[in-house]
This record gives sequence, structure tokens and C-alpha cells, in this order.
Amino acid sequence: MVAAVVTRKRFQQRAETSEFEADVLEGLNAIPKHVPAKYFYDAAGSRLFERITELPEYYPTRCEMRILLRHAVDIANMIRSGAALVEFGSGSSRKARILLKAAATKLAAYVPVDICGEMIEQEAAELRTDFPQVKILPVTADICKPFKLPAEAKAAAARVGFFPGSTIGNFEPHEAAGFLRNAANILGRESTLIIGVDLIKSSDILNAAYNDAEGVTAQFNLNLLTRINHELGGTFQLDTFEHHAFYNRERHRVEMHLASLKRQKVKVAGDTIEFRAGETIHTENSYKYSIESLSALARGVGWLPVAVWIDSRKYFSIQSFKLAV
Ligand code: AVI
Repeated sequence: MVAAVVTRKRFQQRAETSEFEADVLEGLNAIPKHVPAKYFYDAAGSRLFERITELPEYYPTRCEMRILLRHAVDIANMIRSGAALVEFGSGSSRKARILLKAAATKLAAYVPVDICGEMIEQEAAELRTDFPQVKILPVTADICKPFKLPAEAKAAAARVGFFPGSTIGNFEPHEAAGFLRNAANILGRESTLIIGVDLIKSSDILNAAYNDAEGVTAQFNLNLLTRINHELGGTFQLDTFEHHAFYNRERHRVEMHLASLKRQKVKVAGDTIEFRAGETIHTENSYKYSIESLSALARGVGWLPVAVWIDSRKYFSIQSFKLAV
């Protein structure tokens, strides 16, 4: 039994590595070169992201926490008695805890969904102690793909999806629509969706948020090359690449790139990749929305806008939607 679990885990790891290898090779051989942003989050990348959320220039996490704390009661009022709260990409459940506290007496269940099963199982144990009256039902799944909710969540009086952190901004608009459609299918009739979204604002604030003085965002970006070196036998020399981040006003997105400081050849998984001096690998887009542009996207796939909460500077928003019947 134990051997079977170990074998399955190894097989899963190998499958994940080969998907990483295929995506990296495809992206580095394309024009322009790119690597999907989801690969930032190995253990070191996740730690660096945690540090980013505490930087003075990186306002989104602080703003969202403030909105949640300030309007927890109003947001909890969106939740019907006996409902199940389903968090997409729950991680440490830090933000959901605020809603759990405000709606603990009404919530039948909390379903944290994340690709990292180990982390959510650990969190679930703590949540069971802190919220004994709420059923904690973790699900390990890719939030962008169809997955099944536990029977108790399906049988609940209603389902409330929660997708904080402006993670939706890291999706291309068509992927964001795909996520919203998938969420509608998973949550089903009688459901609500609460999303945290970063708002369009002045380039100065956005450029500072992704070019912090301490250089943590640069380390986060460059860590992708370290990961490729470790996991795919890459030969990237980190001091020959530079972090570039800027707000693209026409496309309402902050772009992150890694720019080669010279003409060079790099090996990755046995392939040779050539770089011109100044050529970049596009590593991330972080789309910024207006209240209206997110509403339009959501409406297009059947979610009707219900309420919006924003901070006093109008930097960040939490928006709620109901599924059209
Ligand atoms: C996770 N995501 C919402 C962050 C963002 O702001 O797009 C990732 C990030 N990239 C650089 N800094 C933070």
C-alpha cells in the first residue's frame, strides 16, 4: 500500500516535471520567448511571493485585507444560511479566515481547493480546530480545470465561490472567462462568486509595485531561471539576465520580462536556446481591471454583478456576482 502511494507520487512528480519541460521548451523556442507565470511558484518562489506581499510598494495584499476586514459583515451577508464556501487556489486560507469568522454561524462547509494537496491538508487540520462548527472539506485540484465538489458541499443550501488575490489578473482575458465559466459549472445553481481584483491606476504606482527598491520582485522573476537550471538541467547564468517590469497602458497590464544582457546560448533539457542582446523572456502579465470591465467579462459567461467593495484610494476591489438562472 505504502509502496503504491510512493510510486503514484513519483509518477505524479514525473508527469509534472515533463509538463514543465514541455511548456518551457515550447515557450523558449517561440517568438517572442515566454514561460507561463504559474511556474514561478516552486518552494523558493512561493517564499519570495510571500515577501512581495509585505513590501511597502506592493499594495494589493494590504488593500484587499483591509477591504475584507472592514466589510466582512456586508460580505458575509451575501452568504445564505447553510451555504458552502469554496475557495479557488486557497493556499494558506488567510483571507478566507476573515469570512469564516464573519459567517461562521451560517456556513455549513468550507472547501479549500488548491493544486498543492499537502499544504491544504495541513491547513485543514488547523481550520478544524479554529472553526469546529464548519465542515472543512479540502479538494486537491487545478482550479482552471473541471473538478467535483464533495457531496456535502453539493448538497448545501447554496455555494459561494471565493477567488481573492487578483489571481484572475494573471490569466489572459480569454482564460479569465474560461475560469469564470468553469467556476459556474462547478458551483452550479444558486451560487455566488466573490472575487478580489486589482484596479487600473496610475503607471507610477503600478511600476513601483513591480519594481520594489529591495529587489524582491527581481529575485522572484529570476528564480524562474534557477528553477529551470535545477529541474531541467538549464545553464542560465543569472547575472546575464535582468528583471524588467512595466505597465502596458494600452493592454491594462503589468508585464514582467527577463532580458538577456548579451548575445548568448543557453542549454535547457538538452536543447540550445539562442538569445540576442536585449531579447526578453515574457514571464508574467498582471491584468488590471475597472469595475465595469470585470463586470462585462463576468456577464459574458452568466455571472451578474451584485455588489462592489473598494478601498478609499480605489486601488483594489472585491466584487460579488450571482449566477443567472
Ligand atoms: C499572484 N499575483 C496576483 C501577483 C500579481 O501581482 O500579479 C504576482 C506578482 N508578480 C509580481 N509581483 C506579484
